[in-house]
Amino acid sequence: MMEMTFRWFGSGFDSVSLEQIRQIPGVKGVITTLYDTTPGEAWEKDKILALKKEVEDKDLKIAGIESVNVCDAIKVAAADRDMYIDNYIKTLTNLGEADIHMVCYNFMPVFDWTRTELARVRKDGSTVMAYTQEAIDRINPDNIFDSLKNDTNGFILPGWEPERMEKVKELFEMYKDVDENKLFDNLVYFLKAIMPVCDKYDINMAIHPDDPAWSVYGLSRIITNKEQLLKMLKAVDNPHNGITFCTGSYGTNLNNDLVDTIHALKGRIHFAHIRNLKFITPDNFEESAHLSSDGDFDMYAIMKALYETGFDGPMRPDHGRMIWGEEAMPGYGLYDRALGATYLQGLWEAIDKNARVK
Ligand code: CS2
Ligand code: MN
Repeated sequence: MMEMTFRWFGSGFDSVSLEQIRQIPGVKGVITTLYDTTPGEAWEKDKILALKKEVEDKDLKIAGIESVNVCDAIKVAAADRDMYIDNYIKTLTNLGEADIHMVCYNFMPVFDWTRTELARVRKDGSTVMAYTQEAIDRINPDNIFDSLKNDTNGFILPGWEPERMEKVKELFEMYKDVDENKLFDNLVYFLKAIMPVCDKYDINMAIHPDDPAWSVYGLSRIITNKEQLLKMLKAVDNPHNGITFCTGSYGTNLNNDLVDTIHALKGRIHFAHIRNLKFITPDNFEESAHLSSDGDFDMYAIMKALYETGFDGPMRPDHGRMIWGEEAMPGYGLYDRALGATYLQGLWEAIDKNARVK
């Protein structure tokens, strides 16, 4: 059974509270993280258990972790990568012992997701995150963080921590020789090393796609389309090696057929991020409301493909618009994501009932 969840960054980091999440119809679980850990560090069991208790005290459960970030040493295969992989294994062990069974991560060099505007104003007065290739080509990568920082509403965006952005030049230097083949080999090496602990604790690893699904600033991107995903699943052919199906990331490339990709990945999608995009041109898009008619994706067809392939993991509404005067982390306000969560469950209910009458 698909489980509708909500991302929560933790108290102190999120403007949304567990009490509020608890009141969204149908949402019983959160996707959370230890937001103040640094990639590469082993997560302490006590901290995991404290987080778990905090969530459970509010009558919710932890449906998975987003993210346990993979540090750069592992991504570039630095001399000390095995030590960091050991730390990752320790983290997975501690999560497994805390009865947590889904972990989302990504393998993007330097930047996590990339948008060029965090608050594009739409006609109805809502603001949304947006991307234009023209802006990327104009902004020097060293300055992209500065160009966005006034629009974050004071929140730290996942993957865009100021300390990290301060060393963006160094990061580019680190990845200079990491072409797509090397990055892929480094991912496979990492996955092979962690599969035994995933098998032991039944932990589903769910790689998040590169967003946008093409190379920015010449950085290698390997998780971008169906072919790449199938190659990755085959390279480590273990059911615990799976996918976060993020519609808003694969969907940035209009050549990606989302429905067809879901069918091709049957059984290996462990986590779903569902959002819609509105394209102004193929390389200028904005993150619209979840409703099909507000963007360019057929949300019904996407949900139906997940239903038909037996998807039974956690799903969450992904980035939402900023509406009703809310001030929150861009993409992560309460209101529009809550609307998304109910809308998506409405689609699911209709698909499910329809499938039963036949
Ligand atoms: C998320 C990603 O906010 C987002 O766009 O989908 O930051 C995601 O959490 C990471 O890439 C997963 O490691
Ligand atoms: Mn996503």
